[in-house]
Amino acid sequence: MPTPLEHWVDQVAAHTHPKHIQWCDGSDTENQRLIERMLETGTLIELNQKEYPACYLHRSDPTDVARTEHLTFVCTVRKEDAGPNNNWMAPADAKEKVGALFAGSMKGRTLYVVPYIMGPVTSPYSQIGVEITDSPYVVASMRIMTRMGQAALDRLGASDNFVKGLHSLGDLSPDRRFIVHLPEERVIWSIGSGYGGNALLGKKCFALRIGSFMARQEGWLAEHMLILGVEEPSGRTTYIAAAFPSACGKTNLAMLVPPESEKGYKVWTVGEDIAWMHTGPDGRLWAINPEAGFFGVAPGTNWHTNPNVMATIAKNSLYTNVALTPRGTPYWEGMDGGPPAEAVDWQGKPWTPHNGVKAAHPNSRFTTPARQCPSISPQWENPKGVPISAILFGGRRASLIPLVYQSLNWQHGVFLGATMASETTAAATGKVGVVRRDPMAMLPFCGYNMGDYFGHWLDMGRRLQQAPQVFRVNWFRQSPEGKFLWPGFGENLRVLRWVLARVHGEVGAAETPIGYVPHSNDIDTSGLEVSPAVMQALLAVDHDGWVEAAAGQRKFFEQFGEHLPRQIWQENETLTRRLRG
Ligand code: SAT
Ligand code: MN
Repeated sequence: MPTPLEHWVDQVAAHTHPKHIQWCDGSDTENQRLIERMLETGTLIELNQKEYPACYLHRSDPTDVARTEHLTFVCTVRKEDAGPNNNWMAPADAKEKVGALFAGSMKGRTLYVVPYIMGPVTSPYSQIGVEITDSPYVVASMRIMTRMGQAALDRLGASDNFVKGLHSLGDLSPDRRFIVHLPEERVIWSIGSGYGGNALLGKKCFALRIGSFMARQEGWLAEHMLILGVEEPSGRTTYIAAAFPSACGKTNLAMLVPPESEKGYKVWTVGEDIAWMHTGPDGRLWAINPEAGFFGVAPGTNWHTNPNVMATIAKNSLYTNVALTPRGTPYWEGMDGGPPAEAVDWQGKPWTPHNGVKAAHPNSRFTTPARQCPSISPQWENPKGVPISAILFGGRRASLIPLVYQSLNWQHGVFLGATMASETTAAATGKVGVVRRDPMAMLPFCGYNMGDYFGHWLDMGRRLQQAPQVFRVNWFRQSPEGKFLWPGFGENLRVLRWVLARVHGEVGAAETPIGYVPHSNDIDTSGLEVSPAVMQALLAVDHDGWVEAAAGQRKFFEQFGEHLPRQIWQENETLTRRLRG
């Protein structure tokens, strides 16, 4: 009797017609062979092995460099279950339309069977997925990003309890590109893209879209959040989860290095993109990082902004769409030491600093093992996870949103997450820098109706005896002249210290119509060039701006109709009333 997995592989092979089938065990030998083959075919370019051992460059198709949200679908049986936040097709239509593109799509190629675990190998909160792909780059990336290979097969056995992800590069044409999810069947089909979030199906497709759907059914949370621990000089460590949209600094915050002035503090990294959170036996919220690697944005990364990740990516890493120096080392805008005199840009064309174009694509990336990170938490593979005391919601906002403020309670905290908005970035195709609503940083990743999602968040609060405190943060507030008011990066620890003090009941706050805002001298600015006037601007509650925001929020919430919990609507009405009163 074939196992459910073998049966599915046979079915897919009969449809896609690969030349070979290779079951991946995740071993070094297998990886070596795969890399050699990719070097031969030009899929990978070897980097300077002295400076960057076991590091390679990959150039993706120039039309395939970011997530394509308009080609991403959630295919629930009923349209309203996908909600206004998702593109929708009926499952039968999706299977017909996208299935046709898979017919014979692997001709002449190898079909790789990639079994993987999301989460620590022995954690009860971990889940198994299998990705079938015809891209060796995807295989090598999945080996970094997940616990891939034999461990997953061993845990799966003959069970059918795994998420089925089918991926083919197809012909890479954006006209024949689809990323479809069937959450009710726990199935993902992705064709026509070899790029990160479209092709590494364990990440956004499983861990967030299918994951959030499963989490609602089963009573947990799958969120677009980093997880970090702050150790104070006393030795006390407090864990924080934080949701920010793609390319808004999750990786940098998760690996924060305390500045000189903050002696005795230490930030431990548990995760930098995704958190799966369950109610523990003690009634607290416990988080695991389902991933095993980081898929981070390269431009802007340097030894000042994120020394921990710079150390992490020095070996065993894949670089995608960065530039290449004559020395065979990677280069991107914002790297230490400034631009080289000449280089080859992300498309393989000769480049000099005078070209007037970017050497690296703005969404160029590194793929690197988490275990290599100097700040990785000793708890990062704890099967129980870590207990979360605070949740931060943040985004890029030039105006309105204060540096930090706290919700009045869990329900109000859910409202703060639900009203998040952020300026768009290069992580998805489309215009950059326009403010869009992005509740909980999950707009592109929530696998069901977001109205129901807000309801699920409210339910979780009822389940928790000790719910985390909820905060909003904004490192990106600007002066009218367009200058950032807050230095950001390592100095964000000063804001985290206020968060910890609130969590542990050690500092007061001013109650305002939007929530608890710090008294301006409760955030330590010693040694910073942040004047009291600037601090006041950072914490100011812009009354007229909030009246306008509340009206915009009402409009946004209206589209969820019956699916919007009445409590969320009421929170917005209460905000409006408080602003008037
Ligand atoms: O390409 S990914 O979706 O993995 C990166 C991101 O957009 O967060
Ligand atoms: Mn992300």
